[in-house]
Amino acid sequence: MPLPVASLSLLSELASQSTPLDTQEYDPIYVTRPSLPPLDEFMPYLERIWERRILTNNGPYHRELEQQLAEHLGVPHISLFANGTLALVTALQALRITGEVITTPYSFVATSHALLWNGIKPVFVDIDPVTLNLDPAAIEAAITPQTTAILPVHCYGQPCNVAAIETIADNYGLKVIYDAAHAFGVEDDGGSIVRYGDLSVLSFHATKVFNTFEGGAIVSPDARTKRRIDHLKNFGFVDEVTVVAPGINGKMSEINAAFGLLQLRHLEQALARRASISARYRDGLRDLPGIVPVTNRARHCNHAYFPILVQPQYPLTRDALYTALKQQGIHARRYFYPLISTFPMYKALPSAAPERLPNAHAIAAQVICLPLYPDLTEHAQDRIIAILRDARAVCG
Ligand code: T4K
Repeated sequence: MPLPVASLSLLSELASQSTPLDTQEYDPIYVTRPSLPPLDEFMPYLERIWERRILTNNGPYHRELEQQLAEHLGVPHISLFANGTLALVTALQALRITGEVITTPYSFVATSHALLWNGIKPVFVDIDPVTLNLDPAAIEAAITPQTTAILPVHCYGQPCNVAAIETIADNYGLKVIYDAAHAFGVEDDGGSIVRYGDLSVLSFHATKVFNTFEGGAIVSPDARTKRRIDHLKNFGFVDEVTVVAPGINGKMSEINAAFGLLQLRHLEQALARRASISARYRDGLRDLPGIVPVTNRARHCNHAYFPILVQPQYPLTRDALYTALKQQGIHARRYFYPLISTFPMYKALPSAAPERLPNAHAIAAQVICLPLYPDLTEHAQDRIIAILRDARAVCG
């Protein structure tokens, strides 16, 4: 498909400028902007909270959101959390994971930090260069007698090779906890991908496709596991006088839960906008040498991110392009650079050695996530596409 007409005209307008664009005034464009429904739709929820004075501790909105999310995702049980990181930490506690856990260096730091918070040793293995998720063959090669679990990430909402991971876990008696922070709304032929694994963990952070300001959740397969998780997120309390585990305070408040209920009503619209922006990027960047949009192979994608790889044929390096965009007020992000395995608390691990993670290093050196969110205007998107298409001329 040809470049949209709007992009072409903007491109020629930009390329004909005698001065670089950074002299012009534009509002900054961030990698994401949270979706917010009209404020007046939220007021009735707040009024109910004021009337009831139940602010937290498994209140009515909390219970209602758990029920609606379980229905929406087609999963048996879900436990809400104050954020995705606490949910990850608690998921590992809930399954009593110890020893070594195999995970990806190509993620947000919260994934491996959750292991350290549990006194677990992360073992990094390389990613598949196409899916950008854990390479199943590399997982199998890294298993030792100390390995107890696998912590894969559906990075950018791209489903992991769940079948291969399940086979490995079954063969070696390992647990699987999916970090599904990016995967709300992602489906394969059988439904939501959060149904895989022993547990799946979601984030509802402001930057996510479905947000509750801050928030998160654990999807569990049975009522017993959900009960344990619910105890763990509430200090271990079972009742007023019984504490069964050294739990934490991971509870979601009524305000966040109420906001989630409202967000669910607007979700389909937001996902449709994301899909159309994503398609527009693909059209606009088609046949641009050295710019390779990452393909998401999910049957139903959530278009949470728009990662591109900047390859050597492109006239600018990845970092030069990142800087050039920034100079034009476009705050794209290099998710996930630097790799987790390069941070001080991880880099001495044998599994963090760069030569063991060639694909992760190569991708982290090439990636840029372009702005993608429901309110991104076509004009802003055209400007981004135009800068990418003519980086040299436009950026001076
Ligand atoms: N696992 C994975 C794989 C994850 O990606 C994450 C979180 C987690 C676990 C942990 O889940 P949570 O505990 O967060 O629920 C952001 C998010 O803070 C983080 O939630 C997310 N992953 C990560 C990928 O991205 P930063 O440091 O890039 O955030 P920040 O503040 O720079 O925000 C990015 C842009 O978004 C800003 O430039 C502007 C815009 N923004 C941000 C916020 C917070 C807004 O417009 N409004 C806002 O309120 O980490």
